[in-house]
Amino acid sequence: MKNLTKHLLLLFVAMFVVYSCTKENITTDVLSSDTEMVLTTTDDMAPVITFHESEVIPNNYIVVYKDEAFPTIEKRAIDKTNYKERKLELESKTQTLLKERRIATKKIKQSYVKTIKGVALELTDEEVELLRKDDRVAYIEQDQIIRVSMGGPPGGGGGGGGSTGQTTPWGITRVGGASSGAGAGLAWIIDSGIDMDHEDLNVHQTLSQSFLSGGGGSQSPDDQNGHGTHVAGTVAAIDNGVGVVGVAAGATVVSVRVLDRRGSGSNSGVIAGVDYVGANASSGDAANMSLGGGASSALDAAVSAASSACPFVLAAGNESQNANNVSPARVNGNNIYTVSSMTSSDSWSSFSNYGNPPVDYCAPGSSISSTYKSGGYATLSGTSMAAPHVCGILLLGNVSTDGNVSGDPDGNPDPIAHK
Ligand SMILES: [Ca+2]
Ligand SMILES: [Ca+2]
Ligand SMILES: [Ca+2]
Repeated sequence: MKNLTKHLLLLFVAMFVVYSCTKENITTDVLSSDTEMVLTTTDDMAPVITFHESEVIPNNYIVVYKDEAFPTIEKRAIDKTNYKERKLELESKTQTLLKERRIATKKIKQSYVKTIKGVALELTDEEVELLRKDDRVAYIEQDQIIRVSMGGPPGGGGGGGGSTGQTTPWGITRVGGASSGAGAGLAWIIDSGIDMDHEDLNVHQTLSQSFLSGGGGSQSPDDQNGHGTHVAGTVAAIDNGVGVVGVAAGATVVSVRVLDRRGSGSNSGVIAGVDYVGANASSGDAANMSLGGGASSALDAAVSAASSACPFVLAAGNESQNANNVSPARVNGNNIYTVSSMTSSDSWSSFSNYGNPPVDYCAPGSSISSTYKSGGYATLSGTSMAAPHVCGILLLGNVSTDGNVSGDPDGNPDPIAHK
């Protein structure tokens, strides 16, 4: 019996390697769609969720507590006024728990209190086993790499600058044109940051924050990659006669920086950003996540819970695969919008992920011009670019539709989002 299991496991690993190599040859910049989730459960101990090692951040874990653990930290009673306090309380209670389990004091890399109750830590295999025995622990998940949902490298006028009048990108026109975002709620851009002093964006200077793991909150929310600034511009670039214009023109955008200069980050950092939005957003706001990685129970749970604070818009991902393989794209809910991508002729973007559910709408994502890092402008493609069109629409009101995309590979053509 033991031998059979071993053989099956080896076969599985071999199949996996072949699959991932093939994929590597076809596309670059793919998300971690190949990650396989392995759930280990024995007796009544908390399960450990592990993934293929290529996407795992070694020895880093997200420890998720049961909702009823630490009853003085009540998720529903947490808001922007006590959020920091409750985080510190959970961190301190975690150190006590570690001590009780005979684990040395740890640097707590992240803590979550509003959406899920949990912490991100570096742990040895032995320490994971010790923690599993604690009945306050719901599950322990390996931390994984997560990336921007972009189709390819920037093209077109990356330089920008020389204010020669304002252009309306085709995608803005296709979803119903730019409207004034004055008086609209905040757009929370969970991404690589936002160019904090871009001429064409109103960026909230005090709410913007970095959650890059290891940053200790001291890192700048400024965009070192360009991706987050591009997403922000599609949502809300200002109608000011220069650059571009967004769907909810001039609405205030908040940088929730979770991806680094290469456009990658960790699930533990992304969840920290989601938790922050969950505690600080109001009902008129909208959040955008143009990023994705392999299946993650912890990230899915955080996004699901945060969507009770404001609508969450999720990029479907760019691996031409079923979006059900991607977190957070695969999360469904009344206030959660997963978005696929199309070209300017209402045709499917070849890179876009598909599948209903989780995909709710299709939006412009091929050759989208918007703002970029360092005061620039750039043209990019990806479901990353499609999602913020829907985010802008949600700042203005409800999402309507205008026709369906052609060439949807799942045979169920997604409705095209319109304001
Ligand atoms: Ca402008
Ligand atoms: Ca959905
Ligand atoms: Ca579809």
